[in-house]
Amino acid sequence: MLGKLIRKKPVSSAVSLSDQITDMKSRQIPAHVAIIMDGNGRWAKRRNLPRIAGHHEGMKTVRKITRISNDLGVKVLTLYAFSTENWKRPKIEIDFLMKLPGEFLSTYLPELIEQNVKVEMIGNFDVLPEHTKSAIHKAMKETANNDGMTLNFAMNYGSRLELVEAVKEIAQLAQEGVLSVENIDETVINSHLMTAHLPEPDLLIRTSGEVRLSNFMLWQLAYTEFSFTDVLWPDFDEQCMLNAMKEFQSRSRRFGSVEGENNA
Ligand code: V0D
Repeated sequence: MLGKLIRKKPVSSAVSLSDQITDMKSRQIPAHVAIIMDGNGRWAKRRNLPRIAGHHEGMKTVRKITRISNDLGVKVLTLYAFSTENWKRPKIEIDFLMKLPGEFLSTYLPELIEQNVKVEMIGNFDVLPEHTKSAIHKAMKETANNDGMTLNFAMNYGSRLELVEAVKEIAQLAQEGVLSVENIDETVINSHLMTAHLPEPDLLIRTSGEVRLSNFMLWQLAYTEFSFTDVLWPDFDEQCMLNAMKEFQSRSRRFGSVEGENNA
């Protein structure tokens, strides 16, 4: 009688995160995951909070997603933290944003080190405030010898500007006669991008329901699988990340070939 009322399993038939992770690791894990962390302002607005409260909450998501990505065996996690277009925002918001790297690192650098994570950055470093630069510098220096996951922040990054700079460098080499025009190929272009040392992203996630690239890694995303979700970045949790990974694993990656597909 009573036995029927006592459940042996929790009411929710949810599978634990660690069981899901174990299961996923038996299949292909994307080596490089890139994320456009959108929806922080909207998250705050819905709670009648200032936008900066959303940015601050978003930082906690960065911590969560870094940890689970590392647990899954992701090799590179690139997070789009600040775009070249973000300078158009109110100064007060920019000032707050520029304090986040320092706050994030003073709170979480010890655990990043413990997790063997290597902190890197792409984007134009030079124009960032001195205090932002020094916080990031310190983190890069202290994690330089870590050989676990690379946590790559795209800060003051814009893809078209990256391509303009690459074209200039290549043109310069051609002009100097170091490189002949006939020898310019995809490999040469790749080697002049800020991501030259990284594998191309296998999976791009954008949160908050926007379905565009916003000048993010235009060249590098040529063959990447895209996963869009309506979830706002501060609400994006471990389960959301696992769902995106599951979506990735369930798709056949064809690279334009016909392998396993009946293309018309
Ligand atoms: C705000 C959501 C961590 C997106 C996440 C200045 C918008 C929280 C960093 C960070 C931001 C950057 C570099 C680094 C360590 C941490 C960060 C910005 C914004 C842009 F080495 N969160 N975060 N940077 N937000």
